[in-house]
Amino acid sequence: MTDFRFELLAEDGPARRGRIFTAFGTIETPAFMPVGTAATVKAMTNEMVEATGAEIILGNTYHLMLRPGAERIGRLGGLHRFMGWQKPILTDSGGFQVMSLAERRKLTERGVVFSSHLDGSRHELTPERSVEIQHLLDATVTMVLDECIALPAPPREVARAMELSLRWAERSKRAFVRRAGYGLFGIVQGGTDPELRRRSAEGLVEIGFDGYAVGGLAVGEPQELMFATLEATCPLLPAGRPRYLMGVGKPADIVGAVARGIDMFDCVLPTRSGRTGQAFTRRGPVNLKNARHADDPRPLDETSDCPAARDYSRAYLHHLVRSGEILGAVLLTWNNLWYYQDLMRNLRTAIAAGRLAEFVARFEAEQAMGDL
Ligand code: PRF
Repeated sequence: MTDFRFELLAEDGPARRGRIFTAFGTIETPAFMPVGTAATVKAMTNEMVEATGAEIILGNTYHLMLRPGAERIGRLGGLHRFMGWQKPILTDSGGFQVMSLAERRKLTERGVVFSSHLDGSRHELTPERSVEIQHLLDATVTMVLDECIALPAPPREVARAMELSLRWAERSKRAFVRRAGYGLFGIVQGGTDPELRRRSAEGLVEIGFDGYAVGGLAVGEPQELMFATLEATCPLLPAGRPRYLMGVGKPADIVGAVARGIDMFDCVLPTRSGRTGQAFTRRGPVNLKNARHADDPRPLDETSDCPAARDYSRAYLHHLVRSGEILGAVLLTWNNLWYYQDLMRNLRTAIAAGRLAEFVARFEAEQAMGDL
């Protein structure tokens, strides 16, 4: 049976090209994980997600515990069997999703009590229960329960949330049942304060995890502060473990974070924006709702291998989006996930060749040129 492990294949400055081995197969890094919150990558079949090259998807403890229920998915053989996705699945712990409930939650040392956004019913998430749920889901990668706060926040609040997250990380580790090919990731918190980030990272490394996430970023701070925080945090994490930047981001955020040593990403942007008419392309985002596309016979990108980008005219995509047709959401989501996976493939190739700086310069120039 495969051990859960990370192999560092090449480095280019702080950037890393690697491979994660799991019980459900390998993941080439840097990797982007499409978000499948409710046991579905919205608007996609598994075959479509696989065709983009995605090797791991993300699921959410919070949503699945409420509907259809963690015990039910457990009885049905876990999330892989339930949704028919056989490759790795990483599940988020629920802390971040609960945070956005604001008035509907109460946080204590023990955990967080909240009322469901679906029917108001009361539930509790503790570090132990979050890990138990992720075991019922049969998550390939389990995330510790943490507290992520919105920025800017008073320094004392940022420190309190970071220390609580560290104690919860320790409890999560104790609750985690180790199995070959499965992993548990810690989550670094501490806002944009390098000293708090250092305490968090060192505390987590002492507990010991299979990978380390950087949480608490992309929560309202400017991009340069996020990059500065990554520059302060990444060197504190063990080189032999994968690093995951949670909830990021725009293509330029991903490129900048890879250049600073991040290996894994997830974000709703390609899927969510695909459902509202936005297409990602080599030349930057395109809004298909815009009337300028109504008579345009050209595809989104004739050089792409993605059928959605190559085989349909902008006029047709514009019509689908304007008409609220389901196929509009399907094709734009597919285009966007494919674009993100192309970006990750290109980053991996560039790092392996020691040409990341050249790649970044070309990426920035192309994006700045605007639509084709
Ligand atoms: N913690 C968890 N999930 C997250 C985050 C976090 O800080 C973020 C922050 N961008 C996104 N998703 N558990």
